[in-house]
Amino acid sequence: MFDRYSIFSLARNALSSHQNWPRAWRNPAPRRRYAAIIVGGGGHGLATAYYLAREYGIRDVAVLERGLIGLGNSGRNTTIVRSNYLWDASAQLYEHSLKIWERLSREINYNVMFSQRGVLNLAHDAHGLRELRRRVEANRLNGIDSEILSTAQVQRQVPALNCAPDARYPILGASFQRRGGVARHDALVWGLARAVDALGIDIIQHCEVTAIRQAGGRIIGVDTSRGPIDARTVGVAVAGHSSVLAHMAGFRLPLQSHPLQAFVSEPIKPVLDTVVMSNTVHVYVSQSDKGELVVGAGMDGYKSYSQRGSFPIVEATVNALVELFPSFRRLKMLRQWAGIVDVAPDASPIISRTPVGGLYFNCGWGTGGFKATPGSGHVFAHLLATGEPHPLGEPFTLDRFVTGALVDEHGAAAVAH
Ligand code: FAD
Ligand code: PYC
Repeated sequence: MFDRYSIFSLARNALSSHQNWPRAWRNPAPRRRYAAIIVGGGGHGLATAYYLAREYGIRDVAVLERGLIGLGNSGRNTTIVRSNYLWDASAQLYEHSLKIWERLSREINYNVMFSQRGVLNLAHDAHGLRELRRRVEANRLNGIDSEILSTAQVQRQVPALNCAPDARYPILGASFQRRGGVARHDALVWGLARAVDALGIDIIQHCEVTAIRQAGGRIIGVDTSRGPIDARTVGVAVAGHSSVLAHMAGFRLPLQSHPLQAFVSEPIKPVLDTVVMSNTVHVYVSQSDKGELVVGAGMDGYKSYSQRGSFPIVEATVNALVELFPSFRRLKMLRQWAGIVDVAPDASPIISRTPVGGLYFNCGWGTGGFKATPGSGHVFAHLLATGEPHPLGEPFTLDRFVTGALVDEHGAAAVAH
């Protein structure tokens, strides 16, 4: 029920063109010098800044964002959160993040709408089922909740799914992580921004880093569209633009940038209360609180910095969706968009020192970094604050591309690469 005050307040704010809305975070001008700079105002950059201040007391920090915070992949993803990765190193890193998700709304006093509705990964052939079983067993050894569901259990969980034995892609079973789910991506960004700002860190939007200044093999600052800024520690978290920033610093990263698309349908009544993913059929879907189906697909195969994506992916994805959910056939799709994802050869992230002293990169999260946002920020903040990798981040340094100790997570990536 609304009381009189809230009705007036609602009307005043609705009619004021946002004039009366208090700012959720400040809009400071950049200073000439900071102890540390974070480049990239997506979730990873903001989470890093948050933990730098909260855990290490480092508050003389600026987050530099070339556009508006959250308008990169952090605001373009399909919000799936899970930790069911195959290898110990990744399972532990993503589980670290999932545990933070479970307390994050309380921690930052902002509802990030984390909904643990479970994530299903479907198997359509014997090989796929074997792979899922292997991953489920590996997850359990790492203390991660993960189970195999039979076809009948899958059907009970998702009545709208076509589990008929004569389906084009028959469902032989699925893995299920009940603690997985979805969150509200813009709430994550806004909540982190508010928390970061309250800790005294400057979030500077419309401030593009255009050059990385170095002296004697170490970083001394960056040039930006709003002037030069000095700092002896710089952390870069720019996702699809990581190679561009590395080029500015004079080295190359083992990354490729590809468009990754998603769509939402017109809103419908509640029909799907879990996340369904199929790597074989190349589609995944969940239903948002507004009722829209949020649908995603495999990556576009070509390298590009255009946030658009190509039509063949739209066509293949919608076909796949209808194969799995025949009753969605008559739905209209409302919006389509793409983000630029930075993919490493082993489909695992890079959280690392670089050849330039004081310059650190957090990248390579590719198609799967939303779920990792708080954990990644926590681990990256440790690296920036101490100069040493966090124990959970150690397997993810650039060294692995020299030693060969790759962490191949293509099978768990959920999105076909
Ligand atoms: P971003 O949010 O992209 O932030 C980087 C920021 O850096 C941007 O705001 C950009 O403007 C800024 N920047 C770039 N260059 C500069 C510069 N020179 N100067 C200053 N700022 C700069 N992951 C999941 O776990 N689950 C999912 O369901 C999922 N679905 C996805 C669906 C789609 C369609 C896409 C595109 C991605 C999906 N992902 C998913 C991946 C996930 O979105 C990303 O891994 C994650 O959001 C990356 O966050 P970030 O903060 O590193 O990057
Ligand atoms: O990593 O779980 C994931 C994911 C789902 C959709 C895109 N990425």
